[in-house]
Amino acid sequence: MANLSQSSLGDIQEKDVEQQVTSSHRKRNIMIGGLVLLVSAVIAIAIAVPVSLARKNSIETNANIAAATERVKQQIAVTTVDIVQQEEIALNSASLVSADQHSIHPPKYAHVVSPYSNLTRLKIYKPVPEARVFVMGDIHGCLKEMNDLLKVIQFQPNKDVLILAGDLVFRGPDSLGVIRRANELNALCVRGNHDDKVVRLRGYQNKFGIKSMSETEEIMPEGDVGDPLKFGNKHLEIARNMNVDDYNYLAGCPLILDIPTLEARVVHGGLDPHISTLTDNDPWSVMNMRDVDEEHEPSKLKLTKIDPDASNVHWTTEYQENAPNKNITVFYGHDASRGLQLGTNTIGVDSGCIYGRKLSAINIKTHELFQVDCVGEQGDDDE
Ligand SMILES: [Mn+2]
Repeated sequence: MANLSQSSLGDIQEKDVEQQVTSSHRKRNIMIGGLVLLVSAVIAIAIAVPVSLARKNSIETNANIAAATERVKQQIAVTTVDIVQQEEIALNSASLVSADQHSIHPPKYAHVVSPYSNLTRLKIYKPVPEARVFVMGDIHGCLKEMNDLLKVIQFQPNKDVLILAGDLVFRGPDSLGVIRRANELNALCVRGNHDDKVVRLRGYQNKFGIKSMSETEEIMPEGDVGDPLKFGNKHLEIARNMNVDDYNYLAGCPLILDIPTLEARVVHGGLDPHISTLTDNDPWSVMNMRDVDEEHEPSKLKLTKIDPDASNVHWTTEYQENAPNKNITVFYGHDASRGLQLGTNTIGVDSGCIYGRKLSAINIKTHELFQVDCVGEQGDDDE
């Protein structure tokens, strides 16, 4: 667990081995800063050690001094290699996933996590007691409505905290604008299924180059993921147009945001109540689930839509019955067709802005609801 940032609004901890070596600029800077300090210190020793050795013992030979210097050089080389390897791991999440499998105990229905997903499974946020904390539903590139809603709640970036329930991007008019606005406001976020596709496409491009992605109908090789992607799918344009800050922001949205002091948790799709360790949750399911079937396995489909006799239930029904801690409220998005859902310990905040309905925000502490009207675009609610 690494304490990543502290601000006047509270602090965030990341609780995921995968993330300890991932791509935050700040972390990289700290690491590079540390390396510079370390190398400086070692060079200082390289100078000081031979000098002091010579002073202490006047019969110290040049050979001894040379040997001491050589040892110090080797130390520098070893230190440098360590840092470089860490940086390489940070750029290659394939190594991360395999390296961390031992610490995660996925459910039997779990899908392969894409080696290009650069995913943080869990962040823990502790807001200062006086901060107002809002969860906002799926924005899908609707920057105007996002700004309208911020005005309605009289959002003050230095005092208030904004949490986005995922799917910041795709379908709407200004996906990059939403990422940049969120970043500017230091908004917290969780990863939605569409954010994930954008991040994976860009992760692949970062590793193999833009030319590797020109064959539009070819499936991107990621293993047995829950939602295979064609290179030329509709998320590619957003993935290509992101700058480094956009990518770092979007990729930094964790799968689960836990806020223990407010007894609240935020995810995009839902949570399996039978999994007691949050980081064991199947990422694809957390981002995509709407229903749970008779085997208690999450599904992105509302199964009764296909088969009226299907014995599935809304994931929240199962969660409300089986939640390990009934005092914790799970805020989620992703289910525009069900719309705003005010359950006892599950609150759905996707009220279908992209489909021309409303964009919603809820104050986590008071459960006050704020909404604005949306222009919207055509599309299928279930994607
Ligand atoms: Mn979604």
